[in-house]
Amino acid sequence: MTTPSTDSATEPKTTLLTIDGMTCGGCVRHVQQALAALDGVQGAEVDFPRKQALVVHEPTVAVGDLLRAVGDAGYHASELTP
Ligand SMILES: [Cu+2]
Repeated sequence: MTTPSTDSATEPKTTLLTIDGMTCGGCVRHVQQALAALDGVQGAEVDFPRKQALVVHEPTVAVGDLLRAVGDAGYHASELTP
């Protein structure tokens, strides 16, 4: 691609989550790996002090999928809307 694309159907999305239940660095890894393991997720960064996770994913990934993945890992996530 030589021209900048504004096609929102293919551009990665960024979703910010609030994560409850993390108590240590191991929890951070669990949450990070649970998110990163999802199909279509390109990257996940978990911020322990802020109890937040920044997820970069394809538009085909629903926020509900992210929340469920965190829930399945034993934590609670909710979408953080600005
Ligand atoms: Cu822990």
